[in-house]
Amino acid sequence: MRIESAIFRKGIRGNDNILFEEKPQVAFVGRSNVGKSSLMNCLLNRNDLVKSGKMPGKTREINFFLVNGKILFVDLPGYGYANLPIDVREQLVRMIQWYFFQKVFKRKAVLVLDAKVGPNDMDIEMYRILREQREEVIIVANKIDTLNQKEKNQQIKMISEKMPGAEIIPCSAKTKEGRDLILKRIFS
Ligand SMILES: Nc1nc2c(ncn2[C@@H]2O[C@H](COP(=O)(O)OP(=O)(O)OP(=O)(O)O)[C@@H](O)[C@H]2O)c(=O)[nH]1
Ligand SMILES: [Mg+2]
Repeated sequence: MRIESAIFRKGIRGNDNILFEEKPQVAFVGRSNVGKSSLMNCLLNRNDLVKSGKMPGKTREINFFLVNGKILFVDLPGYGYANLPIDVREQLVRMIQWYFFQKVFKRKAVLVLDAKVGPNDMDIEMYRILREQREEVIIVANKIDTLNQKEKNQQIKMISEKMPGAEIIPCSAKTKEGRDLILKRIFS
């Protein structure tokens, strides 16, 4: 799938008409700092369309990007950033859950993990919620460039045991490993 265009549409914190546009949404969800925004830039062949890096926990909004004029990529705030006050953390989790409770036209969820760290309880809970909501889930094990081949096999096995029932795609927003496969799954 070729990316021909990608533009920022808007950031929301609550109800908005963009949620109900008749366009499929691809929602990137995961813990803070796992590389959701970097992965989106990698997929979209852009360096800084999606704000990433340096300041984890900075994203407090749900950001919508229109891709190829027909599909919405959704960058969600990361959960679990320990340096944020507890009430802010809880508010972000509520916002993420609220988003997934919205009945939208069509949606796939890309659950992003740090391949080296693997899933924690919050990730497993998020996965459970997504399955309960009958979302189509693609699990992405990002930062795979930080592992050697042996560690890579071990981690993928461990993730698939903790999160059974979805495809796990190893990838790196840094080296672009896995990019084509993720795009294929997103656009299929
Ligand atoms: N080595 C390596 N580093 C990565 C990769 N992807 C992202 N990073 C780094 O991880 C850090 C966090 O990346 P972000 O894309 O901002 O992470 P995020 O998940 O959007 O974080 P929040 O917006 O806080 O939820 C940055 O320093 C990135 O450069 C990767 O594939 N490999
Ligand atoms: Mg981000």
